Amino acid sequence: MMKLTTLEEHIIHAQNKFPGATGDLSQLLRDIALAAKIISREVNKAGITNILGLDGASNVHGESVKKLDLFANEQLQSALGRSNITCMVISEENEGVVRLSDESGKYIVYMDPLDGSSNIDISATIGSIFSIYIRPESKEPLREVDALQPGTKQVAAGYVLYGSSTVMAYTTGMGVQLFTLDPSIGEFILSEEDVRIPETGNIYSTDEGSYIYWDEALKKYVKYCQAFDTETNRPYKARYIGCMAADVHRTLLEGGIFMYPDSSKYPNGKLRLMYECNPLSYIIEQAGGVSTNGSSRIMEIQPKEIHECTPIYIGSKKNVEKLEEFFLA
Ligand code: FBP
Repeated sequence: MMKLTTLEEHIIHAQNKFPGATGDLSQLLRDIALAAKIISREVNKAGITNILGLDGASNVHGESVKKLDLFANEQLQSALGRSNITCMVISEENEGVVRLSDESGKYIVYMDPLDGSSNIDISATIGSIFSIYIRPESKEPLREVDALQPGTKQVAAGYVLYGSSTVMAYTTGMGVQLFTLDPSIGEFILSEEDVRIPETGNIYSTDEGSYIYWDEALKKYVKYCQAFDTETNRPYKARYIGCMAADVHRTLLEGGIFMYPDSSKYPNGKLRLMYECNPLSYIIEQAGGVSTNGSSRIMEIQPKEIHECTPIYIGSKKNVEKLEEFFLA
């Protein structure tokens, strides 16, 4: 009989490796997992509970908000508000920062409550992404600038995928752990420990429909991926789910590269540095991969705004290095 390890047990086990640990970060991860279970239950029956479709509002990015975006936002924020551990939440669905727990909490949480919103109404894979920082030591009252920390300062990050199964991946800087939700017992069960990304992969993932907006270097790299060469296992396969968390999850397990470039359509890229690119970069780097904006490491970018965007090229070391050759050429 395979020994089952629950997320709960795994977190406690990891915490015991740090004698000084207070258990707060463990509680935070448990709270996020609880919200994920509730969101997963709602997603699985979305077609029959009137939670599909638009809410009518639009978010700080001018995007139309889906009902499930708001549901996921509420669930995650109420879960984070359960314990006095989180002082500030920054969500894709809230223009400003959300202050919690009379600001006494020591953690700052960034989140994309529902990633891949364009997939909701077609029942394709969607996700939730989170990134956790420690509030800087300061005598000053809590300020938005306290949340503007580079990705290298993350103490934990992860994502949940609501797809053929519900999976949760997270890191606290000790590798990447993967859990699968068993709805029959309501537990996330460890399904893969210390996940490593393949050093190279024959999959490239990007919205090729935006080809005309790209710069020449990227066009040449995608032509390279499509060229015939048995030695380098080309042409590569093109895969694009339209949910960053899902496309990066596939890249983590099978290798390759995911790209959302800057272009004449999106001069700074479309994806958000703090609650999409930094957390997924932390996961991929912890698994042995690479994540860049084309010239520098994503996690070393000093953020200026909580909702700022960045171009991103993330995945297997060899694939990202090859892309960088085209940028430098
Ligand atoms: P949301 O968080 O609003 O869903 O936006 C992000 C996202 O959906 C990513 O998950 C995905 O990679 C990308 O936008 C898809 O963008 P596009 O539709 O331009 O290809």
